[in-house]
Amino acid sequence: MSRLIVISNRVSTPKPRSAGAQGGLAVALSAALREYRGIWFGWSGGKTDEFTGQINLHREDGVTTATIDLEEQDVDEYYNGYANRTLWPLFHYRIDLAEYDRSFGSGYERVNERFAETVTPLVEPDDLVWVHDYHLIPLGQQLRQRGLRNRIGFFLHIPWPPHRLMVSLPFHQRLVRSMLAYDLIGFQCAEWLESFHHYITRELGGTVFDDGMIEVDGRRVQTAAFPIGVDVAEFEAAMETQDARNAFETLKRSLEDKKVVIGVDRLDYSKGIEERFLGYRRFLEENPDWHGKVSLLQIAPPSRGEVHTYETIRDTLDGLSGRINGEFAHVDWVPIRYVNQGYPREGLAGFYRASDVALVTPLRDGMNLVAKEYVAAQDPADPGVLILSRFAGAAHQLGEAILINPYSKDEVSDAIRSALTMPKAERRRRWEALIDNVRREDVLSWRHAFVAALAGDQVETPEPEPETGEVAV
Ligand code: ADQ
Repeated sequence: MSRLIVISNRVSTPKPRSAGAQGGLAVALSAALREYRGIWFGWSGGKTDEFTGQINLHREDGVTTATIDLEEQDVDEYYNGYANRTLWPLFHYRIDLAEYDRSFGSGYERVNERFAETVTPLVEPDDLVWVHDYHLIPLGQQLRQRGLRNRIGFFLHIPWPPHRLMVSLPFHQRLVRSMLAYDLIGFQCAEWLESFHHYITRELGGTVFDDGMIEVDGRRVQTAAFPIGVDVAEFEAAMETQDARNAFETLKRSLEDKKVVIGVDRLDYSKGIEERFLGYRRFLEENPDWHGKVSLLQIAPPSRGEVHTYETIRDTLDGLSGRINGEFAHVDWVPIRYVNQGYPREGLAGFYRASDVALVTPLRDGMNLVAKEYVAAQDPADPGVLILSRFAGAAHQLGEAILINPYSKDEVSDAIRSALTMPKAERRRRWEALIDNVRREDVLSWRHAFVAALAGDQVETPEPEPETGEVAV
């Protein structure tokens, strides 16, 4: 079996009982890397005065990690700049928030070159190379320029924007053409794949074949959707721990007999937390009979603190949760519990299980693993209800959730009411369909499918998708 070289912006040393929020990518890859020999390469998260290309090797829990430190300017321009102020908002359809700065673009290219320079000597001829996410789009081309002939694949964890938005990026052609150096490009769902195909045909004059192969100027690249999932077995094991039981009991006890609606997100404008609060407020306005009987628990640890828009969203949510609580609270009831901290997975599992409803309402999301974790954590005999944004990649698979438009306060409000009053038989019917998908399309099948396709095995074309157009409330 070939070794696997995984390259991503950040490398997370496997931490079975990690405290605090780990990104979705970290959670998924630490599970995948346990099985493969090989190396996980990326930025350590640390800074150095002068980049030397020195690699820190570390081996733990069957995974070898190789990390480098970056200069302050690299971090500002590549990570805080081009990745998080330019590509992240643009790829989440927020061209109003995207910032274009020449120094961001050159910092991005410089760091991709630095990654390529440092990782190339670690790659052996038969290795499969798997590059992750928007931080490293041009890395494949950089690796080819350094002589790598290996099979190299790229997986995008976030959405691919529609063609008309993509062209607002200066030098967009240069960025997309660099992707032709890969052998395989994977997306989370058919929608992002389709947007990429539109770009290829309309902007680059390329051809898209029925099996997902694209051809541009004589160069062929396989493309496909590979929906990422969660490690269900690991999540079920987390559910069995004392910490999970303690979290479950703590939440249940503190709520007495009230119902709980839970939201768990990194604090990010793409997650639609502000719109969720407004939808919940609409629910409180329209349903006075529920006052004192339900609480929204929103867990949202801050992320990307050095980017200004993230300070703004934090201020907005602090103010809004305070106003809603001020407006509706009684001496013995607070409608929103807003918590700005991360929790270990066991704790989260217990909170999910203790919650009657999950509100997962991103305005745009590549996939969204919280939706799947919530499903995996439910009691089969008495499961909770998932309310899910139709704009999350996960909506393509989880059609039995209550699917809503997160921009509509009315839809959010109606969905909360439907979820809180849903008869047990319907909750079970929906949950059984959801858990079936969460188990079938888990992180293992995602990894197997991508690596098999990268190794050159047959790629399956995506299955037809369930209709997600109507609100099922
Ligand atoms: P993220 O944007 O980080 O990931 P998501 O898929 O929801 O979003 O993953 C978040 C992960 O962080 C989950 O595993 C969750 O449990 C964890 N997490 C969130 N809040 C937490 C908290 N308060 N405490 C502890 N853990 C917390 C990106 C894309 C997604 C895509 C993933 C994986 O934006 O669309 O699903 O990558 O590809």
